[in-house]
Amino acid sequence: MSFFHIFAAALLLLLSSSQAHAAGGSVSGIVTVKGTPPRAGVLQVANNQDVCHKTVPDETYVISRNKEVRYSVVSIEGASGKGSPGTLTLDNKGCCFVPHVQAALTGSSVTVINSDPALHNANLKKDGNTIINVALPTQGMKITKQAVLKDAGVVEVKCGVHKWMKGYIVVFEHPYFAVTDESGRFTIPNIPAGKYKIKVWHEGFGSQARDITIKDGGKSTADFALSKK
Ligand SMILES: [Cu+2]
Repeated sequence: MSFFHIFAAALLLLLSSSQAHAAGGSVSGIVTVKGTPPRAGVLQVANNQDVCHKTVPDETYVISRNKEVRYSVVSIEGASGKGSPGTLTLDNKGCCFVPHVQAALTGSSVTVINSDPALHNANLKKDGNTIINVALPTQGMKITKQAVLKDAGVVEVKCGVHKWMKGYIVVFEHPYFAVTDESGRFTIPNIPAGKYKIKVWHEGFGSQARDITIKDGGKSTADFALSKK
């Protein structure tokens, strides 16, 4: 056996052993709407039309031509695992919260930004309890609240100055979640092998769940078709 053969055999062994120890599997899918999609609407601007104009887009139903639903939050129920809490950015831009929906691990921080030349007052509530209430009077203002997303659940975001402004932050105790993009796509990587429920939450369509099995090194698929109740 030449040196090359030994080297190739060692490399193969290394590759196969790393595959055998692959940490969990992934799941990806597409979230669509069943039947006729709700129409994309606009919200009337009541004050500050100088900055906000007369209407802003209603982002409750952001649905593509192929009926793919943006801003759906997909998660693996009953999964346990540690992740690193991060810092979410919540921008007040064009008199809307950007992004409209995001998801976070418990213990994460939130940086609230004001990109508008107008006063905004970001108010974050969970189960009726205020977790952030900050006034941002000037353009370019930035306030970070450390580790403020303490508990899992849906956090509602509103503005005390502009009634039409709303957004959501969905908080999880594990890192196995994702928010669908403009094509309704999501991927959740590195899920420990096991049998779970995979759940989708959408502010307008509500929740749906189904069974899923995750295998080490496996790539599962889970598509959802949402409808209004
Ligand atoms: Cu505002």
